[in-house]
Amino acid sequence: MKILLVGINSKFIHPNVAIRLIQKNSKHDVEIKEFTIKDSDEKIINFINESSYDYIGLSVYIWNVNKIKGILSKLNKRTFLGGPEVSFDNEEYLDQVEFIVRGEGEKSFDLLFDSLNQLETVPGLSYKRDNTYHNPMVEPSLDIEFANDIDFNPHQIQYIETSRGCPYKCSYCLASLEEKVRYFELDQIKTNIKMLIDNGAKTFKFLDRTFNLNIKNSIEVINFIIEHHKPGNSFQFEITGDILDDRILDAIHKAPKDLFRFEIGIQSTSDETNLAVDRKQDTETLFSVIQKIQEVGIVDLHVDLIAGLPYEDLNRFQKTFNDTFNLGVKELQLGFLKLLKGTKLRLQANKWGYKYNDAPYEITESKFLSTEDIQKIHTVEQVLEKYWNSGYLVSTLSKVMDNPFRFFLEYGEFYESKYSWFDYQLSDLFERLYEYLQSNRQDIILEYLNYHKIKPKRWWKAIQRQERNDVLRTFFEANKDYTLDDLYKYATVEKIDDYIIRVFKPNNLNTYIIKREN
Ligand code: B12
Ligand code: SF4
Repeated sequence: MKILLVGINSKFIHPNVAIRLIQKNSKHDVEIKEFTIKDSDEKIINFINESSYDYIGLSVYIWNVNKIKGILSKLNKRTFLGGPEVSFDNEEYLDQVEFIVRGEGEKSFDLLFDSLNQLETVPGLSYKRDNTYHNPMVEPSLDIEFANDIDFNPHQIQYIETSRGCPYKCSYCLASLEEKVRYFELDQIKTNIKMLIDNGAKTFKFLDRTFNLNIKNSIEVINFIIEHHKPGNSFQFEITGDILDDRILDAIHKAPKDLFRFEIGIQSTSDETNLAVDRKQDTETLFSVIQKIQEVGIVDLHVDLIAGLPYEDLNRFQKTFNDTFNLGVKELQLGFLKLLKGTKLRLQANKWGYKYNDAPYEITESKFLSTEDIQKIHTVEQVLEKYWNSGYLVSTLSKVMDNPFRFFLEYGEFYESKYSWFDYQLSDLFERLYEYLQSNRQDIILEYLNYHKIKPKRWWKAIQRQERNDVLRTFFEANKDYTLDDLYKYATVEKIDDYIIRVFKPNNLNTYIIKREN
């Protein structure tokens, strides 16, 4: 019997680890095939329908569930499903597919194809017989072999798991349902990482919910990476910041700059909010750990917030945002609460007045936020992404903001009243900020020029040719970094508050500010 497992990824760079692990851990004749959500339904349907597999298993996640719903009825093969999106409230699918593997898939899948005539013996298998739904949950185990080398592509993100499960219980998160933390065999993981590095993989992301939970394992993995990494590699971990042990920090601080990236969930700085979602967080300790990491400056930091949690009205969320923003972290991700199937918070939707849409189940309203409030936070998110996380205008913004949330909101509302976030050129972002500020013109132009590696389009008035040449000649006489020919060829001179000379010589870019005499 031939079985095909199908992953439909959110983007090409994200491979599906689940189908690889199921294949690796199965003795049956299993192949895998991946698409992305951008692929047309016809392409996926035709591939499946024209294939010669006996069974098709689809891997269902929040990013592909709507697509899969749309194609299921058009498939002419025996099908089954698995994945977090169909592990809870899955009865609606059981008229269209033969069965659904709930929860962890490796063992159940293998047993299923040993026991197709005895479905009741398969742990975690949902199916419908004589109009009755059978829906047992699987007991997680980790007696499986880790592998992500199947069909490996060095240009994708390499997902690695060293553990499964999370001891915490945050009520909005699926990991809260799997409190038992289980660890993979470390030697196997190391061999896998080494093979991937040696074959050109660059970006690695660990899927462990709290990588730093097991101090010994974390240090062992960190040291292994420091020893074996190659230039250009990057390793990302999800960390629970308030329990980050100093021994892990000491180990990681022996690494070269930016080899490691930590993703730290802050979600909210309000104790009342964290309590309401069963999130144990000592925000003070967490902030001091983040400050320590920032001071050393070796680990690249990314922090997450969730807008829409209980008790966070617009005002309180503004505080969470500003508290976090003021940590000065390079990347702040502002996410919106999603009421995931299976989570406690989804069951409490009425209690908190949550209204939400179909997948990805993002909230549109709550007791604490009106639809307009949520729209305002989306506006803040746009400015944050386009202006701050992009790195384009960090220096200018740092000079003009005292309340970052309010500034992002007010500027965002100005922007949206005149322009679109979806149809603009890069220069527009700079020009429009100046249009709003009516100040800091030189700062904005400097950031614009510094960002570019070749002469960009100018959105301000150019200096006269004669004046440009005079400035370059005077500059050349005082500074012999470049020949005069190179300056004429590669430099632009801009007359703002001062003269800005930006030299776009390949591999030798520089910017100079020359005071103007009034
Ligand atoms: C990688 C990842 C992504 C990647 C996408 C990956 C891809 N392939 O395209 C990115 C970063 C883009 C992403 C984005 C988002 N993600 Co995400 N993401 C993950 C992450 C970290 C890893 C998933 C994974 O591979 N795990 C390892 C595998 C082995 O475990 P598993 O997924 O549980 O699979 C097992 C079983 O489910 C089952 N199984 C899975 N498929 C199949 C198929 C068959 C046939 C069978 C039999 C069994 C089976 O067996 C597997 C092995 O035991 C998980 C968290 C985590 N650590 O798992 C979240 C997670 C999947 N994401 C989640 C969410 C909410 C999101 C976002 C909505 C977050 C947001 N921005 O708010 C976005 C949505 C993106 C979009 N475009 O809409 C939720 C998903 C809930 C759901 N119902 O799908 C998770 C679980 C995190 C959480 N909060 O709890 N995500
Ligand atoms: S949010 Fe993080 S700490 Fe909380 S349950 Fe999920 S994975 Fe665990």
